[in-house]
Amino acid sequence: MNLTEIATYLDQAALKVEAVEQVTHNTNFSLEEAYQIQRLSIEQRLNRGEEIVGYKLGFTSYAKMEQMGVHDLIWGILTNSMHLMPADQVNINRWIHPRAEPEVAFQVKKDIDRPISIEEVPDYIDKMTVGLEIIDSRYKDFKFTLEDVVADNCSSTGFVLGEWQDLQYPFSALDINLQIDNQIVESGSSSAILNNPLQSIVELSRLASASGLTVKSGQIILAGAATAAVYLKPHQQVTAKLENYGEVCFSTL
Ligand code: OOG
Ligand code: MG
Repeated sequence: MNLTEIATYLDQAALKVEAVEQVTHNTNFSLEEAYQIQRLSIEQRLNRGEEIVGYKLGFTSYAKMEQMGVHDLIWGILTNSMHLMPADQVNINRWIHPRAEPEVAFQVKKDIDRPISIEEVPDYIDKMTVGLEIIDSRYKDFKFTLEDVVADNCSSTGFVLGEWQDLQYPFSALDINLQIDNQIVESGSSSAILNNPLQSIVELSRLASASGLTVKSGQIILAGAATAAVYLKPHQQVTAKLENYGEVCFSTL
């Protein structure tokens, strides 16, 4: 398969809700090519009328790296069709084997068009909230290499955001957890995300500008899960809670 064929293979797997063989089982490609495949598959979504609304980082916490066996930071693209509303009831048959994870989310105030330092972040970001990300690897058994998961747009499929709030110090050492039917199933600290979730914006600014991309005002950034992800089942209420920033939930059908 060439890069466009791989992009179509992964896009179709998502559309048909069918798990597929890892691409790297049959085709070798570099990390740079994996990001090209990611762009090509996003282009197919844009051709169907979707719009880019932000970016996500992955494997920014040790808990996630250990769970998935991938130890490098990755980034992917979020589109409007992935944006679910709080309290939405979602039939999980639209996904292959969805998992949920608690996230810290940011909203961009001013275009980020160059690598920025952590001290500069407050000039570019003005809002923060708690998020829930739903990830759904297109690969069988949710197993992949670094190149596979990047090509698959970092397992992105859905996200829900709490109410935006002004940035308040501190950002680190805030308790964060994931609850299913009001039971805490995963808990951690915002410091688990690169020691400080603001660092994820620094990393994104570096990666985006190296790719010639501007992260635009109004766009959303998911900093990466602070805890491992949990498989979803039908008829669950799924909640993420972040100290000082409230909570957000959705339900499965
Ligand atoms: C890849 C996506 C990782 C995160 O927050 O670390 C991610 C995966 O785990 O399938 O979204
Ligand atoms: Mg995530």
